[in-house]
Amino acid sequence: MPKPHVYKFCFGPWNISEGQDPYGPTTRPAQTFDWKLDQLKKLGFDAMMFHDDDAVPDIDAKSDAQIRKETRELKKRLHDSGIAAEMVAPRLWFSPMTIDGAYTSNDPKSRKYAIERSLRSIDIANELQTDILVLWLAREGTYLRESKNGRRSVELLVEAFDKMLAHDKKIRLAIEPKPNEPMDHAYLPTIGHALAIAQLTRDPKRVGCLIESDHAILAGLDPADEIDFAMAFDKLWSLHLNDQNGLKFDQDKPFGSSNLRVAFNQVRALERNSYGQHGEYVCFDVHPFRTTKVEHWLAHLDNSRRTFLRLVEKARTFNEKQAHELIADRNYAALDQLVLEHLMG
Ligand code: XUL
Ligand code: MN
Repeated sequence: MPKPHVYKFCFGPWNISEGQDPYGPTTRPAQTFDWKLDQLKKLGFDAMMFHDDDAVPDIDAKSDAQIRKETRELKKRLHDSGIAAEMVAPRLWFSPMTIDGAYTSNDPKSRKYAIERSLRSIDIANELQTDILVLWLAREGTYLRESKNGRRSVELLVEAFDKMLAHDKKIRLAIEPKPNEPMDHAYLPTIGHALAIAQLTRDPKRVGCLIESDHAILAGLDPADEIDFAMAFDKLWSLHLNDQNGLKFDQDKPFGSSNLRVAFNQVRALERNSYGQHGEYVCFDVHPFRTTKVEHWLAHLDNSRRTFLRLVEKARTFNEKQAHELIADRNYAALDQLVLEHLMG
């Protein structure tokens, strides 16, 4: 194992959510951004992640000058709090312009809107001093496959990425794949797809990925394998740890909540690849349960970090020597029990 290092932690304002789901309204009152920033600081997290409209609310109604002004004010607030901006992500799934997708919409006006909004997000990222633009390609897929041409969609995605890469010579695009939800099928469902499409762009070195545990599980994959795969390419630039109980809607449960062993293996993969040594953050894309009372509103974030840190200890104290001996002897039954007893011990 490489030399142990200290992890830095992060979450987004949307992770202090109010409890609405498709079947019912909020269960907690909305809070201001400043309150959320204070909570982040009190919990001892290091950075915040931002959708473009988390940084500049109502962004579509604002001029470039207004966006710049509000971003500068935000930067100052972050600076005064000692909190970094981890990334900026264009929210391309809310607007009436992106009903049928953003970069892959069948409507050229929608595609133009999506690209322009992405370029503005890059300007916000610059102002907030982060070089990471996260692209969760929420609506880049179909409800029915006959409605779009898959080959053309790949070309449109490359065209859009190329415009972003050309707009700013330093920006890095971190694609956050998810196989479904809201779409039936997404065009870039896995890390393999994200890293493959990078090769078609004008600067493959600046197109990498973000792994979310739940998204990998929804694709039927082990998130630890996705981590090893991305890090074999040096392309894991951000991380959304959470948990998911099988193939359902995206649950965003606290890290380790459903499957501690899958969580342990993610931490082991991060450790063996020295994730974080180039300044990458461990972000938790988790939500409070709908039942959560206001006084316990931050528990899912604090608990995710506690579980993560306990699993770092577990990874660092795992009996590697014994594990190697059992592997050499092909005694995987004993290896299985070694892992379980280590986690229970
Ligand atoms: C959606 C998701 C998003 C992205 C940021 O499933 O994970 O919150 O992480 O846009
Ligand atoms: Mn996410």
